[in-house]
Amino acid sequence: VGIHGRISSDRMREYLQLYLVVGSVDCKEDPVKVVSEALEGGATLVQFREKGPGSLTGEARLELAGRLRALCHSAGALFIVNDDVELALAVDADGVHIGQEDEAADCVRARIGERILGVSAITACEARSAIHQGADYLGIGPIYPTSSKKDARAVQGPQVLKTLRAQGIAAPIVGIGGITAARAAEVVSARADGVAVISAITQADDAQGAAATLKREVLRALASS
Ligand code: TZP
Ligand code: MG
Repeated sequence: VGIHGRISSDRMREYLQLYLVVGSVDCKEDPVKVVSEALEGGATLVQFREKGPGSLTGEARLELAGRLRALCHSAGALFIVNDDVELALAVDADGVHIGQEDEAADCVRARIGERILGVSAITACEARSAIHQGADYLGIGPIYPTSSKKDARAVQGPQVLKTLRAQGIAAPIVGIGGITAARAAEVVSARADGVAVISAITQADDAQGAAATLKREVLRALASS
């Protein structure tokens, strides 16, 4: 990605199928192990979200980002950095993900060139504005209650996805927030292109198995939609 221009929506949708959001504080064990198992299980994209109390800074943060990027690329997955353009550029990540409260999407787009830009949104107004400012995909949520994000917005339910589609939002969408294997098909049936998870993989005893089960549910729902 990157040297051939902006990613196409079709390719973006494929990479959104199983999207792992991860930082060292989310993991019960070595984040390198968690990510490598998730990739073995079929994760298609990894977002490095190193934030909150106890998170790595400086050289350790840079080093972990570089290792995760290498793992993703060996597995044919994308590597995206949450809300840190400098880090994304320093490790030559595939892109950046930002929320509504972060730097404006058009400013980030200008700084990252043709790399992937993801933006969190809930309303059609936020979604349209993000796409207009250069977003390649939207993260929509929390779909269900989550304990992984302290400042999460109100729970939306899968209905928000259908509503956005009905309002004409055709961009690649990943649902996020409280998604488990048991709920993944419902999210995709509501017209997300894939699911993003933290705890369903990082808190699993078997991260590879958890990722494989999620991926199977997503593919099953995509095939029947
Ligand atoms: N953004 C909206 S909900 C959320 C983020 C980062 C946390 C998702 O974590 P989990 O454990 O999959 O609910
Ligand atoms: Mg943010």
